[in-house]
Amino acid sequence: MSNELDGISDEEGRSWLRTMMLIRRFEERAEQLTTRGKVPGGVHPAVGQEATAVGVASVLTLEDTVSAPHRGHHHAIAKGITANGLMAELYGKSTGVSHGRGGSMHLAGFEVGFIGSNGIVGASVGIALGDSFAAHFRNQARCAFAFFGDGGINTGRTWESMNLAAAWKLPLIAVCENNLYAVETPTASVTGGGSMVRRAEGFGMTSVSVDGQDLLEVRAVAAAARQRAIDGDGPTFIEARTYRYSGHGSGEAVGSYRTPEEVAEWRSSRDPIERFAAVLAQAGRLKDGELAALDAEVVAEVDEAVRFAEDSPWPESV
Ligand SMILES: Cc1ncc(C[n+]2csc(CCOP(=O)(O)OP(=O)(O)O)c2C)c(N)n1
Ligand SMILES: [Mg+2]
Repeated sequence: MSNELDGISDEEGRSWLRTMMLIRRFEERAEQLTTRGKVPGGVHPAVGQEATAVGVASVLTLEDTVSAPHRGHHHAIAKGITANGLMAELYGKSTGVSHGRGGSMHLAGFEVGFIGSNGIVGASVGIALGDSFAAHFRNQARCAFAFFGDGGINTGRTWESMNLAAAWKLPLIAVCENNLYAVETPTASVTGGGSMVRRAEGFGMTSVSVDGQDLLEVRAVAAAARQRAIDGDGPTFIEARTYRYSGHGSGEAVGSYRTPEEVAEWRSSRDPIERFAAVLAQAGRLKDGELAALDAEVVAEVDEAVRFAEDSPWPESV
């Protein structure tokens, strides 16, 4: 294992690992809280998909922006939304990032470049397209990343957005988190042409498929895409192959559309947190006991977020 970590400081590596661990613990807790009635409306947990968000965010500046789909807690945390602000939003409290009015699918934090999540499949690409146009029009050296699911790959607005970004060479990077399913539909069964990367190439985008469970691989393609965007060389499409361990929404049973064996296989052999922790450990950058210490830290952070949300006031009624 050569120089995978070349140019990456101990501090950076640990902080990316910690952020992935925080997302995992946050999502596990959020799912429990929905089934206990504390969080109304449910959530779409991103457990298993942590490396896509953190790998991308690891190359972004504060000025670069991220828009996200319905499954967007991991993008929000990776871009700098706090566990307190996110948990309070899930509770519907006034201290939430959207003042308790948005809930799980309508998060925003403009001060950290998180320009919003939303529940309309495929819409995040259109939102990022608008911001990439703003960056281009104002001559700003920054770019806009849109995350969306494989369900969004078969919606018209996604491709309308990519077409314009390619035609106008806008600094848009569209990241499709291909977790194989849109609710219960295997995406392969409803996607013509076989390859979403080839489809994006047809629109004139630089296109690449990446192992979304490998933080360093995601980071490398995101860095190259960002550089192209900043250099005026136009948009990039990234397919990040990933997997959600949970059901589509909180409280959902495994379902008949996939097998428990399939879930177990992704968890046991491709887990993004375990893989990155192993890379750090093999390079001598994570000592015995440090992983457990980090876990205790992030669990405490989530505990505090729950306390904060519980103690926060409701929004004023309108
Ligand atoms: C335009 C639109 N059509 C349908 C829905 C209902 N819906 C919500 S999530 C979802 C599936 C999304 O799958 P995918 O894009 O793969 O994201 P994932 O849930 O796998 O992260 C659907 C069809 C919606 N929210 N918006
Ligand atoms: Mg999907």
